[in-house]
Amino acid sequence: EVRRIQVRVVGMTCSACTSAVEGAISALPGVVRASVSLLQNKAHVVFDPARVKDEDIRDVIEDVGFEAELLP
Ligand code: 9UX
Repeated sequence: EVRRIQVRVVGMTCSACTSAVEGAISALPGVVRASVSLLQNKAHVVFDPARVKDEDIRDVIEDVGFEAELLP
């Protein structure tokens, strides 16, 4: 069973930013897929909720240096 979430990511200005965010999310255990849109300021993440929590995904985005907000 996987969960899909969207996260608002504030402050990305170039495609290296989106790559950094994608890489950091993808490195978390339990993440199946991560894609980040620069134009939409949004990350789509598919993950196994038994292995990683949505708060962990938000936190790793903030660790890379961007403001992140889990979307409903
Ligand atoms: Mo992007 Mo660079 O917005 O240091 S500017 S990675």
